[in-house]
Amino acid sequence: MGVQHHTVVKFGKVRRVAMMVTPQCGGDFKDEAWEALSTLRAILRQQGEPMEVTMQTVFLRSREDVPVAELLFEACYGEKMPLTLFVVQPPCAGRGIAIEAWAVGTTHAKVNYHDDHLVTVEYDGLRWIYASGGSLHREGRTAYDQSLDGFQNLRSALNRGGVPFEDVVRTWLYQGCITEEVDGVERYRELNRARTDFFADIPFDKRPIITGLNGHAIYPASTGIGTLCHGLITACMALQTERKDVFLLQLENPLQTSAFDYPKEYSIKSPKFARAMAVRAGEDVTIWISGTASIVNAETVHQDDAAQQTEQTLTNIEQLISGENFARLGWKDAGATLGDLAKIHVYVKHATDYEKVRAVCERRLGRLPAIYAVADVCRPDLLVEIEGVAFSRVREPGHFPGGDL
Ligand code: 3EB
Repeated sequence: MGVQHHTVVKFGKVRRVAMMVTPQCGGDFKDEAWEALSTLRAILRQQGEPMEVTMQTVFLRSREDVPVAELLFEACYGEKMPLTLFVVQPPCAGRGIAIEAWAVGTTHAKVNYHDDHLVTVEYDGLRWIYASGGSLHREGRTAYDQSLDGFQNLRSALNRGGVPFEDVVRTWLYQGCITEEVDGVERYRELNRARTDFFADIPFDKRPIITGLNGHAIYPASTGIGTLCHGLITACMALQTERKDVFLLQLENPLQTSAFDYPKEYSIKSPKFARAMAVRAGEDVTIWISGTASIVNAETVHQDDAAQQTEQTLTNIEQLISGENFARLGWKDAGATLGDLAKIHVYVKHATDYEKVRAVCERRLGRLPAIYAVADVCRPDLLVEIEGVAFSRVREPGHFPGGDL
């Protein structure tokens, strides 16, 4: 049985399970992959109701294992293949594979597997949409063109489900050779230029249920990170609802310059993403925390010190999700602490920093479902990036942002 860590969250009658699985036994890649998949199944069987996996990210040590993994996973899931990203980022625990997956109980929720790039989940008047823009290869495409392709593919997948791009609340961007310069320009900067151009026409701020920092632009939360594959993987999550007690809040961090306001030295066109997106449905608040790094204002701090960078990153997250920050942005009855994190994903630039980074995370967070993987962060001096999801409840049920109902 693999090392399994999972968190169960109940939204009314609906059960959601966040799972982080790493195989325990070494061996060849197929053995490890089967063990990880069996472990996922075992967790789901413990839930006492039928469960289906909606989205999963599979972290692989080697590019060569991607085709094998694709076949194995398709054989395992059959018609119910979740939205799946195969990302080449070697798991720090030394195995060839690690899986991060979300499942939902189907007694009270309906999952639709539209196609390989689109899965939707419906319950309680909420419709969550998971879409992917596929895994693009680099041949013949500039970083700018490839990034545009990625976003356009995402839009096509969403549109097949009747979802406009402005309903996106979170994106994941895994870019190969992210800090490599081509013709004097870093690939990540070109991704930012393409994202800026693509987002220019998207009316994120026209959604009546979303608010943010007064007078600021609205963008999805995001993770932008490297991968050992040459190319780009894009994915996103969108939310649709007719409910009158569902609201979205874009969180920005008082400790950090908003990414979309970074000065030009970091990127000609700034990175258009939110520090986090909070979703409030009735009393439940879910916070999707963007990839967060050791940046204060707009500058990298603690160069060359992975432990201190981890401390700063967690402090940034703590402030971001705090009650004071929610109050500053208009939600006076919401907020979370590091103890409310349901899972984290830690990207470490140098495998040799793993123990140091993990020690800081475990000291400040306790034991929670986590995956550590090796990846380049989008600035050469950043050694760690952490994303996560936190769950909390509002303090005053019945009170809504913008007035009582
Ligand atoms: C930062 O704070 C670190 O380009 O979508 C974090 C999360 C980062 C998302 C993105 C980049 C992105 O600037 C890098």
